[in-house]
Amino acid sequence: MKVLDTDFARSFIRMCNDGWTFGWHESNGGNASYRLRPEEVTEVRSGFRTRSWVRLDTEIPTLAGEFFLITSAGSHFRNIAHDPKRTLGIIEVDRTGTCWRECWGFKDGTHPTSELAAHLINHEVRKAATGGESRVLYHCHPVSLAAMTCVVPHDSAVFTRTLWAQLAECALVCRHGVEVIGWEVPGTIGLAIETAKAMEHTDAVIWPHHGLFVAGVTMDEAFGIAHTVEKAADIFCKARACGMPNVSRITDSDLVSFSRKYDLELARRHVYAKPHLDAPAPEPVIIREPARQEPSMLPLDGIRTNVPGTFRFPVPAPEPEPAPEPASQPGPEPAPAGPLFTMAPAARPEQRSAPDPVGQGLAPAAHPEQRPVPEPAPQPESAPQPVQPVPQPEPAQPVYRFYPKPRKR
Ligand code: 2HA
Ligand code: ZN
Repeated sequence: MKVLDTDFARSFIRMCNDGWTFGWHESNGGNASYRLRPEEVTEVRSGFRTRSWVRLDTEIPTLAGEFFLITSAGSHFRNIAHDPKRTLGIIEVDRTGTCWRECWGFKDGTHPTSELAAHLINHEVRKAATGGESRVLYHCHPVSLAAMTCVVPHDSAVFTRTLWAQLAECALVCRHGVEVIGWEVPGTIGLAIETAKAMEHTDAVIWPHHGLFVAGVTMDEAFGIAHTVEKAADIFCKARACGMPNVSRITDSDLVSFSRKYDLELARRHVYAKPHLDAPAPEPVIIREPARQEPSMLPLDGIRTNVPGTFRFPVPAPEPEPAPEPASQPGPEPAPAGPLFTMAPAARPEQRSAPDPVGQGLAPAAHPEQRPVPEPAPQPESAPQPVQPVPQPEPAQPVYRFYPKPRKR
């Protein structure tokens, strides 16, 4: 059978292409590998053309004799589905676990990924950690996770707890939590070794300011972990970017009940070791508003708001009411002429004959030379009294809204 007709190759190509469509593989970013099952090697072996052995910088005795489908160095994930024979290849590890050679793909002189050492060492670790089950390693550059590494301390417990607090699925899918390693130069043996130490505990390792390295038994599992971790990171970033303080999250007790139902492995390091990063919820402030009315029922001059600063278009003042009959019963207060909170338009200097009565109006002050000196004009007897604010009628059905207190600066 041809390599590209096998289920494992199709599934691998789909995983790579999905990562590309998700935006996780800019330029030649990312790499992936799959450890073939013996029966899959048998299926495709007749099409192999072997090249010379290359010495490894390390030893991987538990992978002796194994075959790996792996991305080529410099390959762009956007091209993998279109040109798999150049962007992918199969390598074989020798019987001593100290050398490897190419045996399929790598067309036009391409070679395995620059992270080959990280892949091989970590296949060893994950194979041991899962009793031989783990077969897939996938490395991508998802943007929200990289953004999180700019603002969340590089502490595995804090990172895990923060991710789990965003999205229920994250604790289910990334059930061992994430390990965050220190900064390492891409493509180095140091990065491979630090990742391998972390992969002894988990299947998801974060490379700060770089990306995510995940392991799985299947492509679905590996890609699913990456997708879920990135989604939780995306929620974290979006919730903070919207500017509102955090008022809700998955709490420790939520996680405990979650773990009882799904048998999650929460206990070891992550849940109680460190707090997550969410700030405590602010005290809610209750603002009472009048009951909502159908717009068609709303009288023109009845539009009011009790939210300071909300602009409403001025509405015409009502016709003056005739003076009430002395003997009549006091009627309801007339509706105030205009909205309670409007921005008074600034008078033009030449129109202004007197300074702002309280000296602190919103209109810009006229130039002193243009401004006539005010004479305190005697108030005529019949001068209209200053308009008193009319109390708002009690709402029939109060509506409550929660506004957070402004943050102290
Ligand atoms: O360019 O992602 O980590 C490939 C990489 C290196
Ligand atoms: Zn990378």
